[in-house]
Formats: sequence, C-alpha cells, structure tokens
Amino acid sequence: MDNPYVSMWQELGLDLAAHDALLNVLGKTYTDFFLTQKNRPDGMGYFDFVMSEVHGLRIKELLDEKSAGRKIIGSYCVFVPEEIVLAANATLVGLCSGADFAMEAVERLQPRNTCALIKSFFGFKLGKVCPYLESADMVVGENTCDGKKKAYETLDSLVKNLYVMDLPQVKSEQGRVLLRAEYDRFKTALEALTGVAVTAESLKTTIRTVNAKRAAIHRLSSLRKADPAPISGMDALLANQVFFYDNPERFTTSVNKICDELERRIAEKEGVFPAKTPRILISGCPQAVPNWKLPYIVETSGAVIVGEESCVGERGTRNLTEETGDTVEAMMEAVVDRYFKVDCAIFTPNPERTAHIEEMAKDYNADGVIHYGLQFCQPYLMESFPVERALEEKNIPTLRIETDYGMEDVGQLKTRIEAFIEQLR
Ligand code: BJ8
Repeated sequence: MDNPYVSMWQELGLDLAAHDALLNVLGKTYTDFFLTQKNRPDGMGYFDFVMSEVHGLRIKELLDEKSAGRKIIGSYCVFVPEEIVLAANATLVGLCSGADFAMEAVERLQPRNTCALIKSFFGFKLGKVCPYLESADMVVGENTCDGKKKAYETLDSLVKNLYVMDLPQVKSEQGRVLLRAEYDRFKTALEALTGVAVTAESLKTTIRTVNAKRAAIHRLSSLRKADPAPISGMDALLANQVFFYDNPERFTTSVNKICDELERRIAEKEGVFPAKTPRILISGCPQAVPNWKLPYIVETSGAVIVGEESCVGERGTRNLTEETGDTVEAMMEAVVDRYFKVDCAIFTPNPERTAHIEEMAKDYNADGVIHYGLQFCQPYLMESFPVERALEEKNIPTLRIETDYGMEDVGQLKTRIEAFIEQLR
C-alpha cells in the first residue's frame, strides 16, 4: 500500500530517498533494540505506536495545528520554556539530534571534532530528513556550550527563523536577571510570531499542563527504585525521549497509565530482569532519539538501568514550576525560578549536579554510575573527572565513557561495560 504521508513529506521539502533510508534504519534498529526485550509492560504499546508514527501521524497533527493557526517551535535544549511557548498559542517540539546523517556535508561546515549532537542537527538539516525541523515556524538556539553557540551562527543561514536565546553561565544574581530578561524577550518574540498575547489565565493553564507532564514522567522514574525493576532502562529512556515530541496532555495520560501498570507489577514483584540484577545510573550528556547505543549495550550485558541523570531524564524534568502566582509577572518569576535550577554542565561552578548524581544513586539503589560523555563535549567530559572522584569517595563505583553516535566502538564499549558490571556483582 502507498504510504499516505509521502505527499506531506514532499510538501515539507524532504529528500524522499534519504528520508526513506533513514526510516528503514530507524525501524530496523527499533525492532532489534526494543521489540526483542522480554516482559515489557503492556503500556509500552503506546510508545511503540508513537515511534512508528513519529514522522507520520505526529507530523500530520502538527501541520493540522498550523492550519488552525498555531505555530510550531523547534528546540535543542531544555532551557526553552514550554510553559511560555504553549501560552502564546504555539507547540514546542524537540528537534532530532541523536544520529549521524549527511556527515560529509556536515564536515564541510563544522570541524570534525565537534560533538555528535551538534553535527547531528546539521546533518538532519543538510540531509533534509527531519519533518519536525521543516515544520517549525521558529527554531530556538541557546547560548549554552561553546560548540552550540558557534554552531547556531552557521545554522542561521540554513533555517528560516532561527531565534537565539542567551543564557547565563553562572548561578549568580546577575545570572538570574539575565535569564529573566531573556525569557521576557522570548515571550515578546513568540507573541509577535503568533499574534497571541500571553495572559495570566493562559500561563496558569500551561504551567499546570507542563507540570502534569513532568510529574507523570517523574512518577515513572520513581517506580524504577523497585527491585526487580518494573521497566527496562531502554523503555524508560524512550518515554523520556517521547516527552519532547508528543502532545502534552496525551503524553501525561499515557505515562500515568503505564505507571498504574508498573505499580501493579511492583506489588506482584514482577520485573523486566530478575531481582538483584546489577543496577546502573547513567549520568551525563543527553541521549536524543534515536541514540540508544549505550542503554542497549548495558542492558544486554547483564545490568538494568534505573535512572538517567540527563536532560533527557531527571535533569530536565525533576523540578516543577510554582503554580500559585496570579499575574503574568509572578508566573514569569516562577518559571525563571524553575529553569534556573537546571544543573547543566555549562554552569560554573556546578556543585548541584554532583550532589544530584549522588542523591539519585542512593535513591534508586544504583550499584554503580556510568558517566556518559559525548566525544568533544567539553562541559560534560571535564565535569566527569570531579564527578568520578566525588562518587568514588562515597564508594559508588563509576565508569567514565566517552563515545559518539557511531557503532565502531560497540565491541570495545561492551567489553568495558561487562567488566564494570562484573565488578558490581
Ligand atoms: S541544558 S545538557 S540540553 S545545553 S553534548 S551540545 S553540551 S558539546 S546538549 Fe544540553 Fe541544554 Fe545543557 Fe541540557 Fe554542547 Fe556537550 Fe554537545 Fe551538548
């Protein structure tokens, strides 16, 4: 049967042959990595469906929203405040940056020794294979690490409407003032784009919507404290990845539904792996779709992942926004308070992150921590040394991994990870 989405992709300007090739690889990897897992919760059926329609039905929904007058905003960072985007009658989507694509073309624009995440977002643009990017009315870049900061200067000429948000690097009073000013400037830019003013009423509603979504995914995370773990790290990561694409209300309902099922599993001591399987906490760079390499290796090497200290994980979702404000001013302050707590490694100094890793390792009963650093990512790779020292001082075994999106190092990684897991037993 003909694919019903081909004309939609064509209208978005995708390179159909390249896009087909990407979907084929994605589909195969998904089948091999996810559908071969044993004892998956039934609720994962929803996420399997979402992934099977990630470039189909979800894009159609976004285009329908556009036809009804909403705008689509693409983002590469958890500092882009979804509450404000929704309140201005727009929808926020995370943009693909978890796979290598069109690398030859990318390396004509970016140095080879750029992190895989940055190269990936260039690859998806240059290869014309990301329908989210092509649907976006505004793409938001942010001044976080040096790599992204400079990359956006180049990306500016490739995308229609790139908006760059400045971000503080220090958690000082001045840093907070800057974040507030930037969120105000962003709100004004959104209002100009959509023609819809953010009101106290709309912002209150959207703060609640986003809080509900974060609370649901946090509920799912907390259930992973149980032994045996009721859900695999692969599946939990997938839910955290879908967080960035799905309709917020539907996502919240689906995650809460799977949590109900996981609670039943915990009561019956049913798990995805046997009790006492070595438990790993992953900490470090975000793992964007379809970057599933590390969790796949870990969970096919005899361990279970019980948490992600990452922006696609708890760093991005642990804090909620205070809901008590009644004016736009009070709620903007609450939004700034919430985001200012995000402990990304671009901040200096950044002791909160180490404290959070220790706390998570304890709360999730992790036997060890794998620090995941993307090659050439200075903020996280540099932080991995003090993090390792701090954890080892607390007798938490730690393995530092430095890798990219390629598959060449899978064998070597597996050997190191298996040895680490053996040490935890
Ligand atoms: S808040 S982690 S999503 S910036 S991996 S591009 S840091 S060189 S992604 Fe991030 Fe926002 Fe921070 Fe989170 Fe640079 Fe490192 Fe590449 Fe990175």
